[in-house]
Amino acid sequence: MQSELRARMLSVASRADLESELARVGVDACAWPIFRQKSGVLAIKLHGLSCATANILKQIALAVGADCAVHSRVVSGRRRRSDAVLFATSRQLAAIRVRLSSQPECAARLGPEIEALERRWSAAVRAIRIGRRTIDLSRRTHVMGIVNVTPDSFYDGGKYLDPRQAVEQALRLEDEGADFVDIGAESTRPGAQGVPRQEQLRRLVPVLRALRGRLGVTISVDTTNAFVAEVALREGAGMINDVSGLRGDGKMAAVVAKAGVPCVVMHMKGEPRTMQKNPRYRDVMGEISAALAESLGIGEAAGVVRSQMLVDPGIGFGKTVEHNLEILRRLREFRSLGVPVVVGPSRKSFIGRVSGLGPEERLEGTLAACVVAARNGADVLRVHDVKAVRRALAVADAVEGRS
Ligand code: HH2
Repeated sequence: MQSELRARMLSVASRADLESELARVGVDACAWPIFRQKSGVLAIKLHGLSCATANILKQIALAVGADCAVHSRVVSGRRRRSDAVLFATSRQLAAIRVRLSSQPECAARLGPEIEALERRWSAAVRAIRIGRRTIDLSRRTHVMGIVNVTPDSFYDGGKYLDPRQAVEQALRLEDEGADFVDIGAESTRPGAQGVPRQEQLRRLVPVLRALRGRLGVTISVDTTNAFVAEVALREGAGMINDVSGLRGDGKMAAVVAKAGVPCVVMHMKGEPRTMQKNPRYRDVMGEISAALAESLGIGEAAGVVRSQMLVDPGIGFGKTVEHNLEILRRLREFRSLGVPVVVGPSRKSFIGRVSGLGPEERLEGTLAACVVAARNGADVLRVHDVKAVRRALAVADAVEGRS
Protein backbone atom coordinates (compact mmCIF):
# COMPACT_ATOMS: atom_id res chain seq x y z
CA MET A 1 0.00 0.00 0.00
CA GLN A 2 1.33 3.46 -0.91
CA SER A 3 2.05 5.62 2.12
CA GLU A 4 0.21 8.89 2.55
CA LEU A 5 1.86 11.90 0.88
CA ARG A 6 2.69 14.20 3.78
CA ALA A 7 5.00 16.69 2.12
CA ARG A 8 5.19 18.16 -1.37
CA MET A 9 6.73 21.14 -3.13
CA LEU A 10 4.45 23.93 -4.29
CA SER A 11 4.96 25.85 -7.52
CA VAL A 12 3.14 29.04 -6.67
CA ALA A 13 5.02 31.70 -8.59
CA SER A 14 1.76 33.41 -9.54
CA ARG A 15 0.13 35.54 -6.90
CA ALA A 16 -3.27 33.94 -7.47
CA ASP A 17 -1.88 30.43 -6.93
CA LEU A 18 -0.07 31.44 -3.75
CA GLU A 19 -3.15 33.16 -2.38
CA SER A 20 -5.40 30.21 -3.04
CA GLU A 21 -2.96 27.94 -1.19
CA LEU A 22 -2.92 30.38 1.75
CA ALA A 23 -6.71 30.53 1.70
CA ARG A 24 -6.88 26.72 1.68
CA VAL A 25 -4.65 26.59 4.76
CA GLY A 26 -6.93 29.16 6.35
CA VAL A 27 -4.35 31.95 6.68
CA ASP A 28 -5.87 35.32 7.60
CA ALA A 29 -5.97 37.51 4.46
CA CYS A 30 -4.27 40.33 6.45
CA ALA A 31 -1.14 38.19 6.53
CA TRP A 32 -1.05 37.38 2.80
CA PRO A 33 1.26 40.30 1.90
CA ILE A 34 3.88 38.88 4.30
CA PHE A 35 3.86 35.52 2.52
CA ARG A 36 3.87 37.16 -0.90
CA GLN A 37 7.24 38.67 0.03
CA LYS A 38 8.60 35.25 0.94
CA SER A 39 7.79 33.60 -2.35
CA GLY A 40 10.12 33.99 -5.28
CA VAL A 41 13.75 34.87 -4.90
CA LEU A 42 14.76 37.84 -7.04
CA ALA A 43 18.14 37.94 -8.76
CA ILE A 44 19.33 41.53 -9.19
CA LYS A 45 22.41 42.33 -11.27
CA LEU A 46 24.33 45.36 -10.07
CA HIS A 47 27.03 46.77 -12.31
CA GLY A 48 30.41 48.30 -11.50
CA LEU A 49 30.38 48.30 -7.69
CA SER A 50 33.57 49.38 -5.92
CA CYS A 51 35.31 46.57 -4.08
CA ALA A 52 34.27 48.07 -0.72
CA THR A 53 30.62 48.41 -1.75
CA ALA A 54 30.55 44.85 -3.08
CA ASN A 55 31.95 43.58 0.23
CA ILE A 56 29.46 45.60 2.29
CA LEU A 57 26.56 44.41 0.13
CA LYS A 58 27.64 40.78 0.44
CA GLN A 59 27.90 41.02 4.25
CA ILE A 60 24.52 42.73 4.57
CA ALA A 61 22.91 40.18 2.25
CA LEU A 62 24.26 37.27 4.30
CA ALA A 63 23.18 38.95 7.54
CA VAL A 64 19.54 39.01 6.44
CA GLY A 65 19.54 35.46 5.04
CA ALA A 66 19.98 36.50 1.40
CA ASP A 67 23.15 36.11 -0.68
CA CYS A 68 25.24 38.05 -3.14
CA ALA A 69 27.60 36.72 -5.80
CA VAL A 70 30.65 38.90 -6.43
CA HIS A 71 34.02 38.50 -8.20
CA SER A 72 36.30 35.98 -6.47
CA ARG A 73 38.98 38.63 -5.79
CA VAL A 74 36.63 41.02 -4.01
CA VAL A 75 37.03 39.36 -0.63
CA SER A 76 40.82 39.86 -0.66
CA GLY A 77 40.52 43.42 -2.00
CA ARG A 78 42.56 42.50 -5.09
CA ARG A 79 39.95 43.84 -7.48
CA ARG A 80 38.95 47.49 -7.85
CA ARG A 81 35.44 46.93 -9.22
CA SER A 82 32.99 44.05 -9.45
CA ASP A 83 29.53 43.38 -10.79
CA ALA A 84 27.26 41.55 -8.35
CA VAL A 85 24.16 39.35 -8.40
CA LEU A 86 22.02 39.83 -5.33
CA PHE A 87 19.68 36.91 -4.51
CA ALA A 88 16.91 37.95 -2.14
CA THR A 89 13.19 37.81 -1.53
CA SER A 90 11.43 41.17 -1.56
CA ARG A 91 11.21 41.00 2.23
CA GLN A 92 14.97 40.50 2.47
CA LEU A 93 15.49 43.34 -0.01
CA ALA A 94 13.57 45.68 2.27
CA ALA A 95 15.86 44.71 5.16
CA ILE A 96 18.95 45.13 2.95
CA ARG A 97 17.82 48.63 1.95
CA VAL A 98 17.43 49.67 5.59
CA ARG A 99 20.91 48.42 6.47
CA LEU A 100 22.47 50.03 3.36
CA SER A 101 21.11 53.43 4.35
CA SER A 102 23.48 53.64 7.33
CA GLN A 103 26.55 52.78 5.25
CA PRO A 104 29.10 55.11 3.56
CA GLU A 105 27.85 57.08 0.56
CA CYS A 106 28.57 54.64 -2.29
CA ALA A 107 26.83 51.75 -0.56
CA ALA A 108 24.01 53.97 0.72
CA ARG A 109 23.20 55.03 -2.85
CA LEU A 110 22.41 51.41 -3.74
CA GLY A 111 19.30 51.34 -1.53
CA PRO A 112 17.27 53.90 -3.52
CA GLU A 113 18.50 52.34 -6.78
CA ILE A 114 17.24 48.92 -5.71
CA GLU A 115 13.96 50.42 -4.55
CA ALA A 116 13.44 52.21 -7.90
CA LEU A 117 14.21 48.99 -9.76
CA GLU A 118 11.68 47.04 -7.66
CA ARG A 119 9.07 49.69 -8.40
CA ARG A 120 9.69 49.56 -12.17
CA TRP A 121 9.80 45.75 -12.15
CA SER A 122 6.52 45.21 -10.36
CA ALA A 123 4.54 48.08 -11.92
CA ALA A 124 1.11 46.50 -11.97
CA VAL A 125 -0.45 48.76 -14.56
CA ARG A 126 1.09 48.82 -17.98
CA ALA A 127 -0.88 51.16 -20.16
CA ILE A 128 -0.34 53.49 -23.10
CA ARG A 129 -2.40 56.48 -24.10
CA ILE A 130 -3.62 57.00 -27.65
CA GLY A 131 -5.57 60.22 -28.03
CA ARG A 132 -8.22 60.09 -25.34
CA ARG A 133 -8.07 56.28 -25.09
CA THR A 134 -5.99 54.37 -22.59
CA ILE A 135 -4.96 50.88 -23.62
CA ASP A 136 -4.37 48.67 -20.59
CA LEU A 137 -1.76 46.13 -21.65
CA SER A 138 -1.68 44.24 -18.35
CA ARG A 139 -4.86 42.19 -18.59
CA ARG A 140 -3.88 40.06 -21.61
CA THR A 141 -1.13 39.85 -24.20
CA HIS A 142 -1.79 42.32 -27.02
CA VAL A 143 -1.18 41.72 -30.71
CA MET A 144 0.23 44.02 -33.37
CA GLY A 145 -0.59 42.81 -36.89
CA ILE A 146 1.96 43.46 -39.67
CA VAL A 147 1.23 44.87 -43.13
CA ASN A 148 4.31 45.52 -45.24
CA VAL A 149 3.69 47.73 -48.27
CA THR A 150 7.02 46.71 -49.76
CA PRO A 151 8.16 44.60 -52.70
CA ASP A 152 10.86 42.83 -50.71
CA SER A 153 9.85 42.08 -47.08
CA PHE A 154 11.10 38.64 -46.08
CA TYR A 155 7.62 37.12 -45.69
CA ASP A 156 4.85 39.33 -47.07
CA GLY A 157 6.96 41.29 -49.60
CA GLY A 158 4.95 42.13 -52.75
CA LYS A 159 1.61 40.94 -51.33
CA TYR A 160 0.35 44.38 -50.29
CA LEU A 161 2.08 46.79 -52.65
CA ASP A 162 -1.29 47.56 -54.22
CA PRO A 163 -2.97 49.94 -51.70
CA ARG A 164 -6.31 48.11 -52.06
CA GLN A 165 -4.72 44.84 -50.96
CA ALA A 166 -2.96 46.59 -48.08
CA VAL A 167 -6.23 48.16 -46.90
CA GLU A 168 -8.03 44.81 -47.13
CA GLN A 169 -5.26 43.13 -45.14
CA ALA A 170 -5.32 45.81 -42.41
CA LEU A 171 -9.10 45.43 -42.07
CA ARG A 172 -8.75 41.62 -42.04
CA LEU A 173 -6.14 41.80 -39.26
CA GLU A 174 -8.47 44.02 -37.24
CA ASP A 175 -11.28 41.49 -37.75
CA GLU A 176 -8.96 38.73 -36.61
CA GLY A 177 -8.34 40.55 -33.34
CA ALA A 178 -5.30 42.79 -33.86
CA ASP A 179 -4.98 45.51 -31.23
CA PHE A 180 -2.66 47.56 -33.48
CA VAL A 181 -1.82 47.37 -37.17
CA ASP A 182 1.82 48.13 -37.99
CA ILE A 183 2.40 49.34 -41.54
CA GLY A 184 5.92 49.41 -42.95
CA ALA A 185 7.15 50.78 -46.28
CA GLU A 186 10.79 49.77 -45.93
CA SER A 187 12.02 46.23 -45.45
CA THR A 188 14.57 45.88 -42.66
CA ARG A 189 15.45 42.25 -43.45
CA PRO A 190 19.17 41.46 -43.27
CA GLY A 191 20.97 42.97 -46.25
CA ALA A 192 18.14 45.41 -47.13
CA GLN A 193 19.05 48.83 -48.54
CA GLY A 194 17.27 51.95 -47.27
CA VAL A 195 14.18 53.26 -49.09
CA PRO A 196 14.10 57.05 -49.78
CA ARG A 197 11.52 58.92 -47.73
CA GLN A 198 9.49 60.04 -50.76
CA GLU A 199 9.15 56.42 -51.89
CA GLN A 200 8.12 55.33 -48.37
CA LEU A 201 5.42 58.02 -48.39
CA ARG A 202 4.28 57.08 -51.92
CA ARG A 203 3.64 53.56 -50.59
CA LEU A 204 2.15 54.60 -47.24
CA VAL A 205 -0.04 57.65 -47.71
CA PRO A 206 -2.75 56.13 -49.99
CA VAL A 207 -3.15 53.27 -47.50
CA LEU A 208 -3.35 55.59 -44.48
CA ARG A 209 -5.90 57.79 -46.26
CA ALA A 210 -8.07 54.84 -47.28
CA LEU A 211 -8.04 53.46 -43.73
CA ARG A 212 -9.08 56.76 -42.14
CA GLY A 213 -12.44 56.30 -40.47
CA ARG A 214 -12.52 52.61 -41.47
CA LEU A 215 -10.02 51.01 -39.12
CA GLY A 216 -11.01 50.99 -35.45
CA VAL A 217 -7.61 50.04 -34.05
CA THR A 218 -4.50 52.20 -33.90
CA ILE A 219 -2.20 52.30 -36.90
CA SER A 220 1.47 52.18 -36.07
CA VAL A 221 3.97 53.14 -38.77
CA ASP A 222 7.25 51.24 -38.94
CA THR A 223 9.85 53.80 -39.97
CA THR A 224 13.18 55.22 -38.82
CA ASN A 225 12.67 58.46 -40.76
CA ALA A 226 11.33 61.49 -38.86
CA PHE A 227 9.78 63.13 -41.94
CA VAL A 228 7.94 59.92 -42.89
CA ALA A 229 6.74 59.63 -39.27
CA GLU A 230 5.54 63.24 -39.20
CA VAL A 231 3.53 62.91 -42.42
CA ALA A 232 2.16 59.50 -41.40
CA LEU A 233 0.95 60.90 -38.06
CA ARG A 234 -0.80 63.71 -39.96
CA GLU A 235 -2.42 61.15 -42.26
CA GLY A 236 -3.95 59.07 -39.47
CA ALA A 237 -1.23 56.97 -37.83
CA GLY A 238 -1.42 56.98 -34.03
CA MET A 239 1.87 55.39 -33.08
CA ILE A 240 5.47 55.05 -34.35
CA ASN A 241 7.57 51.91 -34.45
CA ASP A 242 11.24 52.90 -34.77
CA VAL A 243 13.57 49.93 -35.25
CA SER A 244 16.58 52.21 -34.72
CA GLY A 245 15.44 53.05 -31.17
CA LEU A 246 15.32 56.84 -31.88
CA ARG A 247 18.93 56.79 -33.10
CA GLY A 248 18.46 56.62 -36.88
CA ASP A 249 17.17 60.16 -37.35
CA GLY A 250 18.03 62.90 -34.86
CA LYS A 251 14.62 64.51 -35.35
CA MET A 252 12.51 61.42 -34.64
CA ALA A 253 12.25 61.86 -30.85
CA ALA A 254 11.06 65.46 -31.27
CA VAL A 255 8.41 64.40 -33.83
CA VAL A 256 7.10 61.73 -31.44
CA ALA A 257 7.18 64.14 -28.47
CA LYS A 258 5.28 66.83 -30.39
CA ALA A 259 2.57 64.39 -31.49
CA GLY A 260 2.30 62.88 -27.98
CA VAL A 261 1.91 59.39 -29.47
CA PRO A 262 3.32 56.09 -28.19
CA CYS A 263 6.53 54.87 -29.76
CA VAL A 264 8.22 51.48 -29.90
CA VAL A 265 11.98 51.80 -29.45
CA MET A 266 13.71 48.71 -30.78
CA HIS A 267 17.27 47.48 -30.37
CA MET A 268 19.34 46.85 -33.47
CA LYS A 269 23.08 46.20 -33.55
CA GLY A 270 24.44 47.95 -36.62
CA GLU A 271 22.19 48.53 -39.62
CA PRO A 272 20.10 46.15 -41.76
CA ARG A 273 22.69 46.10 -44.58
CA THR A 274 25.37 44.56 -42.37
CA MET A 275 23.78 43.59 -39.02
CA GLN A 276 23.86 39.81 -39.54
CA LYS A 277 27.58 39.73 -40.38
CA ASN A 278 28.88 37.90 -37.34
CA PRO A 279 27.08 39.79 -34.54
CA ARG A 280 28.91 39.51 -31.23
CA TYR A 281 28.12 40.49 -27.66
CA ARG A 282 30.00 40.04 -24.41
CA ASP A 283 26.67 40.07 -22.53
CA VAL A 284 23.72 40.07 -24.91
CA MET A 285 21.00 40.79 -22.32
CA GLY A 286 23.10 43.41 -20.51
CA GLU A 287 24.06 45.22 -23.71
CA ILE A 288 20.53 45.26 -25.14
CA SER A 289 19.10 46.48 -21.81
CA ALA A 290 21.68 49.27 -21.64
CA ALA A 291 21.02 50.31 -25.25
CA LEU A 292 17.24 50.32 -24.69
CA ALA A 293 17.68 52.42 -21.53
CA GLU A 294 19.71 54.84 -23.66
CA SER A 295 16.92 54.97 -26.27
CA LEU A 296 14.41 55.76 -23.52
CA GLY A 297 16.80 58.52 -22.41
CA ILE A 298 16.95 59.96 -25.95
CA GLY A 299 13.15 60.02 -26.01
CA GLU A 300 12.82 61.61 -22.58
CA ALA A 301 15.44 64.26 -23.38
CA ALA A 302 13.32 65.33 -26.37
CA GLY A 303 10.13 65.42 -24.29
CA VAL A 304 8.61 61.99 -24.94
CA VAL A 305 6.80 60.80 -21.82
CA ARG A 306 8.58 57.67 -20.61
CA SER A 307 5.34 55.73 -20.11
CA GLN A 308 4.48 56.33 -23.80
CA MET A 309 7.50 54.34 -24.95
CA LEU A 310 7.61 50.57 -25.39
CA VAL A 311 10.86 48.63 -25.66
CA ASP A 312 11.64 45.82 -28.11
CA PRO A 313 14.86 43.76 -28.03
CA GLY A 314 14.76 43.37 -31.83
CA ILE A 315 14.69 39.65 -32.64
CA GLY A 316 16.94 39.04 -35.66
CA PHE A 317 18.44 42.53 -35.74
CA GLY A 318 22.14 41.85 -35.31
CA LYS A 319 21.63 38.60 -33.39
CA THR A 320 22.55 34.96 -33.90
CA VAL A 321 20.03 32.15 -33.40
CA GLU A 322 21.44 31.60 -29.88
CA HIS A 323 21.06 35.30 -29.06
CA ASN A 324 17.41 35.23 -30.20
CA LEU A 325 16.65 32.14 -28.12
CA GLU A 326 18.28 33.66 -25.04
CA ILE A 327 16.33 36.90 -25.53
CA LEU A 328 13.02 35.02 -25.65
CA ARG A 329 13.98 32.86 -22.67
CA ARG A 330 15.02 35.85 -20.54
CA LEU A 331 12.55 38.37 -21.98
CA ARG A 332 11.13 39.22 -18.55
CA GLU A 333 14.38 40.98 -17.67
CA PHE A 334 13.43 43.88 -19.94
CA ARG A 335 10.64 44.65 -17.47
CA SER A 336 13.38 46.24 -15.35
CA LEU A 337 13.04 49.21 -17.71
CA GLY A 338 9.54 49.82 -16.34
CA VAL A 339 7.76 50.18 -19.71
CA PRO A 340 5.80 47.66 -21.82
CA VAL A 341 7.78 45.06 -23.75
CA VAL A 342 7.12 44.36 -27.45
CA VAL A 343 8.66 41.45 -29.32
CA GLY A 344 8.53 40.32 -32.94
CA PRO A 345 9.48 36.66 -33.50
CA SER A 346 7.01 36.18 -36.37
CA ARG A 347 8.27 33.74 -39.03
CA LYS A 348 11.86 34.94 -38.50
CA SER A 349 14.91 33.00 -39.54
CA PHE A 350 15.79 31.68 -36.05
CA ILE A 351 12.56 29.63 -36.32
CA GLY A 352 13.77 28.41 -39.70
CA ARG A 353 17.14 27.44 -38.25
CA VAL A 354 15.53 25.49 -35.41
CA SER A 355 12.86 23.78 -37.53
CA GLY A 356 14.61 23.59 -40.89
CA LEU A 357 11.58 25.23 -42.53
CA GLY A 358 11.14 28.27 -44.82
CA PRO A 359 9.11 31.41 -43.97
CA GLU A 360 5.87 29.91 -45.41
CA GLU A 361 6.15 26.92 -43.04
CA ARG A 362 6.93 28.78 -39.83
CA LEU A 363 3.44 29.29 -38.36
CA GLU A 364 3.69 26.60 -35.68
CA GLY A 365 7.19 27.78 -34.72
CA THR A 366 5.85 31.32 -34.49
CA LEU A 367 3.01 30.20 -32.21
CA ALA A 368 5.45 28.41 -29.92
CA ALA A 369 7.71 31.47 -29.76
CA CYS A 370 4.72 33.75 -29.08
CA VAL A 371 3.38 31.59 -26.24
CA VAL A 372 6.83 31.44 -24.62
CA ALA A 373 7.26 35.20 -25.06
CA ALA A 374 3.85 35.88 -23.49
CA ARG A 375 4.72 33.62 -20.57
CA ASN A 376 8.03 35.43 -20.18
CA GLY A 377 6.48 38.87 -19.91
CA ALA A 378 5.80 40.20 -23.44
CA ASP A 379 3.04 42.81 -23.44
CA VAL A 380 2.69 43.07 -27.23
CA LEU A 381 3.55 40.55 -29.96
CA ARG A 382 4.21 41.86 -33.47
CA VAL A 383 3.02 39.15 -35.88
CA HIS A 384 1.85 38.37 -39.41
CA ASP A 385 -0.72 35.71 -38.38
CA VAL A 386 -3.09 37.54 -36.06
CA LYS A 387 -5.91 35.00 -35.98
CA ALA A 388 -3.73 32.03 -35.09
CA VAL A 389 -1.65 33.98 -32.57
CA ARG A 390 -4.73 35.41 -30.84
CA ARG A 391 -6.17 31.88 -30.51
CA ALA A 392 -2.94 30.55 -29.04
CA LEU A 393 -2.57 33.50 -26.67
CA ALA A 394 -6.16 33.21 -25.42
CA VAL A 395 -5.28 29.78 -24.06
CA ALA A 396 -1.79 30.77 -22.84
CA ASP A 397 -3.17 33.84 -21.03
CA ALA A 398 -5.96 31.78 -19.47
CA VAL A 399 -3.44 29.22 -18.15
CA GLU A 400 -1.32 32.07 -16.76
CA GLY A 401 -4.40 33.56 -15.11
CA ARG A 402 -4.00 36.71 -17.20
CA SER A 403 -7.36 36.88 -18.96
N1 HH2 B 1 10.80 43.20 -37.12
C1 HH2 B 1 10.73 43.62 -38.41
C2 HH2 B 1 10.31 44.92 -38.72
N2 HH2 B 1 9.94 45.77 -37.75
N3 HH2 B 1 9.59 46.23 -35.47
C3 HH2 B 1 9.65 45.85 -34.20
N4 HH2 B 1 9.26 46.69 -33.23
N5 HH2 B 1 10.06 44.59 -33.83
C4 HH2 B 1 10.47 43.68 -34.76
O1 HH2 B 1 10.88 42.56 -34.37
C5 HH2 B 1 10.43 44.07 -36.13
C6 HH2 B 1 9.98 45.39 -36.46
C7 HH2 B 1 11.07 42.65 -39.50
O2 HH2 B 1 9.93 41.92 -39.85
P1 HH2 B 1 9.00 42.23 -41.12
O3 HH2 B 1 8.40 43.59 -41.00
O4 HH2 B 1 8.03 41.14 -41.27
O5 HH2 B 1 9.99 42.14 -42.34
P2 HH2 B 1 10.70 43.22 -43.25
O6 HH2 B 1 11.59 44.03 -42.38
O7 HH2 B 1 11.45 42.39 -44.25
O8 HH2 B 1 9.66 44.08 -43.88
